[in-house]
Amino acid sequence: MCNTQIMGVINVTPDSFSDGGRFFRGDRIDFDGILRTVDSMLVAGADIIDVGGESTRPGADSVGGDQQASRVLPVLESLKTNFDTILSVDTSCPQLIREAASVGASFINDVRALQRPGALEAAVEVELPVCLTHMQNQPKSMQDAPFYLDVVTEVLAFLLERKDACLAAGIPRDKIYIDPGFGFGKTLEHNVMLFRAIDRFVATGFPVIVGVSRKRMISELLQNPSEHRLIGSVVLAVLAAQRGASILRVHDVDETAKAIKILQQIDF
Ligand code: 9MG
Repeated sequence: MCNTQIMGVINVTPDSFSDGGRFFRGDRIDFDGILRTVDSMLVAGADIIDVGGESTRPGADSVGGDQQASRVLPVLESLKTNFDTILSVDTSCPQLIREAASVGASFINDVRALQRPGALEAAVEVELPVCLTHMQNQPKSMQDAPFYLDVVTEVLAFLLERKDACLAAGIPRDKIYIDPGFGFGKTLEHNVMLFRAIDRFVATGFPVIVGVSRKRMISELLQNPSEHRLIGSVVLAVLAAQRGASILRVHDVDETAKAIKILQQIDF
């Protein structure tokens, strides 16, 4: 029986690839819009809400910890006050890991796999579960010329090495999640090879997070740059769940949750 969980995405950024600026009015955060969106995500079946203040779309500049904190912390506080759900902080910054934990975040989603100086120590300190994601290079240049001799073996080896670093630092085994990092320094061919190998990531015994929602690989697969990416996102979410993904990170919670509900009744 597939019991995949759904992580709904809240980007408090002016420039994310599919929803940048959605939660800003001018330069102010639209708290009402965020509360309404999270409410509908939870009603639709989201299990976790992931809040980030830095876009990691290809070409994005990195955003300093203070600026991320000014976007993310008030949102986490407001969500904590209004909802009883698991809140995840999407950051690589040690200070924000600590501050987010202190206002109620209970999951760390770090697309840089706790490699920034001090990030691993901060994660150990706050004693929260962590998601380790693979990324080749940084968002600014990661899609310039991604290169691997064997993408699946290299991504898997990286994640296992980061997992070892976490274990050695004192993060318990049952608090470690891994994520192949679709679209993070990967061509379409790399993404497809990784997707076909999700079972190899699952076979490590660590829960696997898959984030393909609205990503470029969908319009590349459909050979249409202006393609609306909803259908492709939902199809890939179902395929990832079938292959054993534990958490799907998605923008379109309602549509994904319905598709997973059908999958659970047909394919068990
Ligand atoms: C923040 N973020 C953007 N894409 C992501 C992905 O594929 N996985 C995870 N864990 N986080 C992501």
